[in-house]
Amino acid sequence: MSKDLTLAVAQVGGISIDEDRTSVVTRLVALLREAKMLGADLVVFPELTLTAFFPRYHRDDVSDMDGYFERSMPSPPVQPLFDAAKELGIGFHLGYAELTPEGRHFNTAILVNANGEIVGKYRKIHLPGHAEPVPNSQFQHLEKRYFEVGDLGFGVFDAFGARIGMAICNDRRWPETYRMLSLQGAELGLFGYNTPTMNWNPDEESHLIMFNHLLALQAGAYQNAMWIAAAAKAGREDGHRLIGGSVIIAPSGEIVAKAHTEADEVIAAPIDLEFGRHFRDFMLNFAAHRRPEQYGLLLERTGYGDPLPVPRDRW
Ligand code: CDT
Repeated sequence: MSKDLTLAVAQVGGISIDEDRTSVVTRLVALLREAKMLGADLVVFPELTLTAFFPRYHRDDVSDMDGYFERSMPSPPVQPLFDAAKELGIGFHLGYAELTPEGRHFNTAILVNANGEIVGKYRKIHLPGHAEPVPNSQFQHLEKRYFEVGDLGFGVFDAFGARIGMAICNDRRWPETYRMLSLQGAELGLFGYNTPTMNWNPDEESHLIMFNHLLALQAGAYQNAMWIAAAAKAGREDGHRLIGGSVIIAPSGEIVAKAHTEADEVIAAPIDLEFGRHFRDFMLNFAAHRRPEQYGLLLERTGYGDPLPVPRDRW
């Protein structure tokens, strides 16, 4: 197998509610150095890497959460990460909460090259959960309260000798995400996530959370002939728990590296971009086999609905 780049995923263990950015960034720099020792060209950090996963908490006044957001990037406490990456000659992908100069709030990821320059940006489109707390629930997930739907579309960027797309956490559960990236030629998808070990269904079997996470990523990789790297913020945060399971997945859908803890942990794998070509040229040759004229419903309908009429006169 030839190697086009070495990709690392830096899983980040739990961040307590009172851990400051300086402490978190020190952990990230240590992970970056470890990735460099493994020969990595690019390191993928999780969604909302810099703080505890604050959307689990309800505040009446949403501006009370502004302390979790970055007003610039690199913000002063994050500058050491950019400096270390430049010194090491290594790129990274980082998820963070973005507060724009216009006062807009996004769940954002950036791609930074080995010179410390931001070369790609994505703002999360599929925001899970609710804008108002669910009554009588032990579990809250209030991303719709604290973030706007991303306004940059599903961007694909040429960097690191590859065509790279980004998506964030819940995006990975939607086939449209991968297809939007693969139709733009993405060879590699970078995803960060914070996935709680519980959700609103108290009766759901606990193993399903990890199974559904891996199922979505592996299917997305295979059906779109893409390499996928997914980085967890994992472990315990103030009595709450997030799954680990950070992975690198080949276009075959097979896992080539996987984290085995819920703590700070680096995994790495050599990436052969040509490996995806076999799938793109034959079984998943979009140009030869897709039928967009038959997919109109995908754009017309958002929710579940009734069956479309099938013309009986042609049976
Ligand atoms: N961060 C994020 O998008 N998490 C969602 C959780 C949904 S509610 C349990 C996810 O899809 O993993």
